[in-house]
Amino acid sequence: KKRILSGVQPTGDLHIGNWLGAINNWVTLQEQYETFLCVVDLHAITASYNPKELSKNTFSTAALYVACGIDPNICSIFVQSQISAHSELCWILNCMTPINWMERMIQFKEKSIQQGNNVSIGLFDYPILMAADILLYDADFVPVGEDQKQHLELARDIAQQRINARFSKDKNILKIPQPIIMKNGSKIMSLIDGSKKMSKSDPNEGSRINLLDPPEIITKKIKRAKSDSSIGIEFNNPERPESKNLMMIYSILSGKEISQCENEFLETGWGTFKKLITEQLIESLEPIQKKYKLLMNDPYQLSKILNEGKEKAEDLANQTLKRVKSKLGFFEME
Ligand code: AQP
Repeated sequence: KKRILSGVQPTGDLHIGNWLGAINNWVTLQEQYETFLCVVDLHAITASYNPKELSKNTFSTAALYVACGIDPNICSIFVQSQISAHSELCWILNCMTPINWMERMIQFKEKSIQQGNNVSIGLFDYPILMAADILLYDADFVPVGEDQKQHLELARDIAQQRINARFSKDKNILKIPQPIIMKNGSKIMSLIDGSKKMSKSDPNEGSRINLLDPPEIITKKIKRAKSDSSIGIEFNNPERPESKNLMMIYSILSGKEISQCENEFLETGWGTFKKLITEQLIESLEPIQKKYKLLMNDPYQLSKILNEGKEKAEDLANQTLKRVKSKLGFFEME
């Protein structure tokens, strides 16, 4: 089986963008691929964070993976900071990567504007840590949203040009990963601004639907979601990004093709459509919320899953790190 690796940061409540753009795709892929899923807590400290929340969020993010349908019997779920090879390979890759490659990273530019004068070196280094995450597991494929495509390209360039080409004449030291960009849900937008992606770090709670939002909150957020004065919900009108976004969400959740939705909602008013999508969201999130509660009531079971995942992941990660260190000329004990 080919291998995939992916992860989400435990930076707060997961939203439907993380679900539809990432976790839901892993659920589809897990049968076909050997799947490694990580809660990337080392990435989560690249922005200001609350140490009292980090561990709790890490655990609940892992619980949400399972609640959303990740099967721990066939996937390895683990916590990034539990495996020190991530930080160690990141350091080595730091020393191999030209700084001007990093200066092109769009996410850094965007996030550093948001963070004002509190920007850490860690935020700048985020894509290299991500490269280490991927390369440690010899991943064949990485399912990512549109927003992460540039980071994956960087990981490929570092592996190819800075490690394989420089330190090995014959066999590749690091496997070159390919992106899997799923057609649906690769970018879910904010509910209050259809030109911005839905994000955990958006200060406006009303911009996103969290996976654990109760029905009354979902109803309120959709009611307040930005709409426009046109009748009919459209998908392909660039002047109506909010309409497109809500139709995309509805289409994925209901399992109806976009073309079918376009026909169905040709003359539907916003009020009626908002009611429908609210009902759909509540219905789709209910089983996730139920399963999440069960898992959180039995922390022993989830800890066991994370321990097993760690063992499997650590083994692989250490093998890769050893290979890299040896090829790069580090001292080895006899
Ligand atoms: N709006 C989105 N639409 C589709 N996919 C999304 N992802 C995130 N937002 C959307 C996908 O979720 C995965 C993990 O994201 P992350 O938590 O590691 O970081 P992020 O991309 O920076 O997500 P957020 O929600 O915007 O978090 P913050 O605000 O903490 O930075 C990735 O596969 C991503 O593509």
